[in-house]
Amino acid sequence: MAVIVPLLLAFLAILPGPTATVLVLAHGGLANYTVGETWYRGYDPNTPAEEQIGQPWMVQRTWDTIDPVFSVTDKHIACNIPGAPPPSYIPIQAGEKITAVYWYWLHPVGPMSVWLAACGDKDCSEVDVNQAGWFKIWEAGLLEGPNLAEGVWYQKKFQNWDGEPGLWPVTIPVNLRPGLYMIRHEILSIHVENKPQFYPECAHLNVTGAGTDFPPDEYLMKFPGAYSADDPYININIYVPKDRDKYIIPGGPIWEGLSDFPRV
Ligand SMILES: *[C@@H]1O[C@H](CO)[C@@H](O)[C@H](O)[C@H]1NC(C)=O
Ligand SMILES: *[C@@H]1O[C@H](CO)[C@@H](O)[C@H](O)[C@H]1NC(C)=O
Ligand SMILES: [Cu+2]
Repeated sequence: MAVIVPLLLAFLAILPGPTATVLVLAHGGLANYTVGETWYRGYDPNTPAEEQIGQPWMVQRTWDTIDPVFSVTDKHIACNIPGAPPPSYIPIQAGEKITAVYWYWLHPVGPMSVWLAACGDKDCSEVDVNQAGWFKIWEAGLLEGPNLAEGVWYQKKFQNWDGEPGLWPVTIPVNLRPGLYMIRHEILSIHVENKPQFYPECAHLNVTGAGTDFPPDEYLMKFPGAYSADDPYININIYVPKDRDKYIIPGGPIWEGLSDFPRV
């Protein structure tokens, strides 16, 4: 990844319209994960693949470039390109937080979401990411107005201009039944009109705990499949009309996994 001075980045970030070719140097991705004090190293597209693929510490599916996936029907919308599986798992207890660590993040507009998919009886490396049943456990979009283009999105707050990485903490539903899972972080950037940019990265989790809960079928989505190119919140021009201040995050509702919570 090219090192660009923050001022230039800030300038690029506020350019509206079709600036995708200019921004190519400055996309980003999910570099590492933390659970508590423990760091788990992810795949790095700028480090030679042979130093990473198959390494016993690797917990993330591979992603060869920092470029986005543009099409909702591209199979790489599931777990990026090429999305080859890692040998290891991040151990985590249901109810614990996993924090995704990004390089600085450039784009300010669009929703962010986190998904899980159970690997069932299989090792997650044997699971087809396009056939897996993904359910959303977290999302954040527009936090405050005045409109879609100028409002403050979670994605904008997540940007970090002081040289520190961007941190994205998410709790694994406390009552989720234990097992092997894939986790999928997605940033959808919609600053270019009618040209959505998807930035997905996936890792493998070994979830422990005493949970018994699992989402019903209506929460389980496929990638591709969860999104439609006709969705007015995916194929969107945020600049017109100017006064729009409502955004519906695509992919259906979040599964909160609260159904087995002890009730008082
Ligand atoms: C991710 O971890 C690697 C290996 O420890 C480290 O070199 C890199 O700086 C980390 N990246 C971020 C954004 O923290
Ligand atoms: C998952 O964690 C459990 C409990 O620590 C362990 O017994 C099991 O071997 C782990 N599975 C994998 C595939 O790492
Ligand atoms: Cu980008």
